[in-house]
Amino acid sequence: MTTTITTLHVDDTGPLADAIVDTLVHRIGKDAANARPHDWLAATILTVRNDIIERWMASTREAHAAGAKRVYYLSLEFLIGRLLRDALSNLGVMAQVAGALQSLGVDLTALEEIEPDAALGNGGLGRLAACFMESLASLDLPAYGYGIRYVNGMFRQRIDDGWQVELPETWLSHGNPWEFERRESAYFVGFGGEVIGTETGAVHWKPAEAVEAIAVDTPVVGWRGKRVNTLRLWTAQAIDPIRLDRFNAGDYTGALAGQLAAETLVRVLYPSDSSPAGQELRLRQEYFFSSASLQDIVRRHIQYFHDIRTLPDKAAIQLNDTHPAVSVAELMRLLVDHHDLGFEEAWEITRRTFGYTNHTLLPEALESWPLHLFERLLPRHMQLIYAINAKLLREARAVEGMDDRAIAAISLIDEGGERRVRMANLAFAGSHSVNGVAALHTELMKKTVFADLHRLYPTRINNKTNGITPRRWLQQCNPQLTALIREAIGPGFQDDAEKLIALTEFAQDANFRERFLSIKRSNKVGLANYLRESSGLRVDPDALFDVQIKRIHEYKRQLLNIIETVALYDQIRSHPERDWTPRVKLFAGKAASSYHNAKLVIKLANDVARRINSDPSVGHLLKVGFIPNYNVSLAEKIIPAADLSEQISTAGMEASGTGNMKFALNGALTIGTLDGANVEIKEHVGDEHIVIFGLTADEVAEKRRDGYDPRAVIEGSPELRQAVSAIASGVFSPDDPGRYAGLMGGLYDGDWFMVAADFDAYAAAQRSVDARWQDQAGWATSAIHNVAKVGWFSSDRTIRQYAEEIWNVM
Ligand code: 26V
Repeated sequence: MTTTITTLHVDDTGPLADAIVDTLVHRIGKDAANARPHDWLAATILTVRNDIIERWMASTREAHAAGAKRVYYLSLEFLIGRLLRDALSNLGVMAQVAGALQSLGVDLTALEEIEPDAALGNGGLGRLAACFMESLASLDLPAYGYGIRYVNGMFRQRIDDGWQVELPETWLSHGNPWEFERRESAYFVGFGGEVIGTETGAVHWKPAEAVEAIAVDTPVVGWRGKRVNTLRLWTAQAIDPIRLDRFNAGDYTGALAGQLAAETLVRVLYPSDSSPAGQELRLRQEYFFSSASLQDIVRRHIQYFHDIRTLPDKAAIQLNDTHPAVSVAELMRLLVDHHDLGFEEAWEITRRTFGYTNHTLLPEALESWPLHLFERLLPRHMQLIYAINAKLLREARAVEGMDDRAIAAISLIDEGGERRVRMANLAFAGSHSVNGVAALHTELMKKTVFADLHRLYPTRINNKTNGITPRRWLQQCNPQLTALIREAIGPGFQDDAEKLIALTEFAQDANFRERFLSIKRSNKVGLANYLRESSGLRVDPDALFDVQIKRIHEYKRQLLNIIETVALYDQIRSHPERDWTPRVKLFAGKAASSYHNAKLVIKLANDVARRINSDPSVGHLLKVGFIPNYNVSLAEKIIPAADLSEQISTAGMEASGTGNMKFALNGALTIGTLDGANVEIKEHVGDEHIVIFGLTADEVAEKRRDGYDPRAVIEGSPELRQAVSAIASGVFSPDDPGRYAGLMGGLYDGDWFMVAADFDAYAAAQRSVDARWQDQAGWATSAIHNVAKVGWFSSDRTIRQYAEEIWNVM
């Protein structure tokens, strides 16, 4: 029985309710009386899926018939979150499905809340990939995402006595009704072994080991269900699931070793972000998914177009950071060794096919692999990289004024110390386009890490400022605000976020402002209830909700925020008579398990929260909360309830940020530095509707170059000195007074992230926020300007730019 939900009327959900019960009985094997919530969830998804599958197959047929060029987005991370609401909302069937379930006594919202959050990513880079997949489908572009189906994605974070504890997240424990295993799409991926020359002069790689990569597909539904694309994630299987010879000889472990090795490949997402992994397993993961994806892309191309030489006309492959950069060498191997092309022709095809996006300038996040490891695991690829390097360095030497230092910087091999393969240089050399993710970041790429490669290929670096999907980050997470906007300016913004600009005129409309503020308050009540139920924290929904949620990293400067919180606490206690603006300071985020200082910052936030929240002398004026287990679903609850968005990274260090865009779209004001996309957000919303403070990227660079004396800065700022010494002396950690001595010592000793240098400016900016808050009408005006003017930060705009300027598919 197939019910076409999308043609169903809202008032006649009987057939849909019947279809869900039918699925429950025949697919799940439960009757309505005995079904548990997870059974209803699976039955609902499987029923909706029928509609999606029809559209999915139609999308594939259409692209094939048109002979269309396809976009391939290769990413080791896809932070897609929950999918049910996304699918229902994009198909336009929320009301129908809610009604059908209601007639069965089931609450759709409750089902949505038990869907696991697919967390196959760390942070910004992974969430961007998910927003891009949704926009590609919404813009009706034929595209595939390629990645790994991790059995354990991002860890679950528990806070025990203020400390982060990492637990495995078992997102697949109830099965995954969204996915389709494609046993017919399977490829061998080899490792190790040797390269053999044949008498024809051709070479042949004979790997010592191999695993089988098997495709698992998830449909990606675009806005209004226009197109359904495929997210293809690879799982691994041993070629011999059991070695019977060993088993019969009594070696039961050895008999299963191959399967264990395969399972290990796809077991975990590396849970660090911008810090070196350096493990062989990470390189194996990168090659595993790159090889399977490239084999799949080449197979599809040959099947449809029969000629490998037309690959760049029919396939655009985007490398999401350097994690898939080994793909450059893999495509060369497939072209030269399997399709018998000459090196020069293969290189031309490779470069025309790939584009590379850089997402960070942090030196510790630039991937490089010890040459001996690379050579042992991928001997044929190492040969090809030497050949590519020879050509690259020949071209470099032909340029006027390239000295030995520049040549060494361009080389694919880092010769300083232990020889290493530089993945960013490989990705740069192997691509026709190299882009940064915000205007400032792109300019810094040209001046810093890629300065010499930029001189060699001056037209290759370009900017594509990040974006977010307004479907998930406005319509789905903030339905009340969406309804208000629709009432004010009509539904056009739902198809084109830049039409939000029409809201500008309502910023001065007293009645609209009232309604806007009352929706914000309602979202804050929702979050306050969540905080009370999940952690017992009680907050006043009329206080200013000041929010910093993101990965915990020193450059993002949660510490600056916490120290300022301590300074404010001190001020309120010293001057209780002043007209303080009541604030709720909220933090959330995960720290890499090996990142000592980041974990200590989490503990500090919790220690400070405990002390302040239990001090009756500040009462309702200041509350602090650290919300555990930050993920996509939690962001969807927090962002619509925020008044103030903290985007306070050391200038020059945050490539773009995307949380900044999500907050502005939901009517929070930004307090931030001139870093990443904050610069462009300021240009769009206008100087008077954003609070900017602190050193610029140029000033940070200058201070680092010329030397900077944080001790003098700390001694010169009474508020900062007081707060730092309180933390350092154990005021917030009486059980272990020395706990933060080292962390605070780091401020005196170099202060790489310029916390002290920016402190006074930040504190002054916060007091200006207090003053603004006193004028609620003025605050609402600014908040509305933010919503109205950030439509440009839709990932639809970003993807359109990639499509036109890099992929040539529009
Ligand atoms: C690096 C590594 C190194 C090896 C271990 C695992 C691992 C995982 C991720 C990374 C790179 C992370 C880079 C990243 O997430 N960049 C963020 O990208 C966002 C989307 O462009 C951007 O908004 C953020 O500013 C940027 O930090």
